[in-house]
Amino acid sequence: MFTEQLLELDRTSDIYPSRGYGAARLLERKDPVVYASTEQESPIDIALVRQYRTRGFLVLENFFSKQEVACFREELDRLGEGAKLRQTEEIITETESGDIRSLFKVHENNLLFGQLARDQRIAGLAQYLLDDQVYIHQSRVNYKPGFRAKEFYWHSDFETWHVEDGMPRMRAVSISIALTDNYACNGPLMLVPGSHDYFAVCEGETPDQHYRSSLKMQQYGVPSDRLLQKLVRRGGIVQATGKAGNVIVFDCNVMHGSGSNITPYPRSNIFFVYNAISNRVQEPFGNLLPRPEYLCSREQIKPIVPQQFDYTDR
Ligand code: 6CS
Ligand code: FE
Repeated sequence: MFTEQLLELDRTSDIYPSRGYGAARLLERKDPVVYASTEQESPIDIALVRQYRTRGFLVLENFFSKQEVACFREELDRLGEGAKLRQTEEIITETESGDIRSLFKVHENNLLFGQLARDQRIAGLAQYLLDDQVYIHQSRVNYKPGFRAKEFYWHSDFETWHVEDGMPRMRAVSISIALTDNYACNGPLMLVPGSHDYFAVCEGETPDQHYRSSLKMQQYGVPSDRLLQKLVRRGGIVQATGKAGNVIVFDCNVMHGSGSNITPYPRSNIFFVYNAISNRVQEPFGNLLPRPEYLCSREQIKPIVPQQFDYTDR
């Protein structure tokens, strides 16, 4: 079922050049979106797979039960309280308020979320879409707390992961679980349908240790206004609103972002980034020093064995 073909890339011919490779422009995607063949049995309705291929993302409603979400939410709150008491590199705070903005590497630092990352329902879906064994490239909780949470500006995750982490090809998928209700008013994920079919070349030179600022406010590896307008003119903008327990599946290269949150309603989602084992990261294509392990798994890359877990029996 899985073929191990490590990509031997000639680094001088980067097929997805960005930042310092000329003007902002759109390049055609050179990778499949859905790697599974049509003969392979899909773990979700095939019409949804087609929608994912065409739009670059899916919203799967009521994917986790209310009881499971209650367990995840309790763990989220417990982690958040603990994070307030310590300063470790995985904790990213909001610049102005000091509130917790993101918590990275939860798949390794937390037992419950480590199991969730391996849950057959989502890890199995990632294996299908990528048609390979998968590992977690990155995991995070974006808390987007109420009242004063800042935006995540428009970007393609793959552009960052290619330039700053050395991810060779577009063979990764993010699966985000809503841990609180995502309303139109509290900074839901916004996605541009069809934008995943184009690689938006970004301008500007990446500063050293860019992640120290980009995780709070991203200014490099963001599309020009003109390119963003072009993509939105083609595909529009969809807000991935919905109840806690919904799952948003989005291709590594879909253009997305989220607005600020000044409401009293936190918009807390957990994200697992599944990368195909044959697409494991190499040296960053932006000729930068590799980012730390909490942002990009590099040292212990091992395939996930999807399992079933009962989260409510604790
Ligand atoms: O730099 C990164 O890897 C992170 N930045 C954003 C805005 N989305 C993906 C990822 O969490
Ligand atoms: Fe992102």
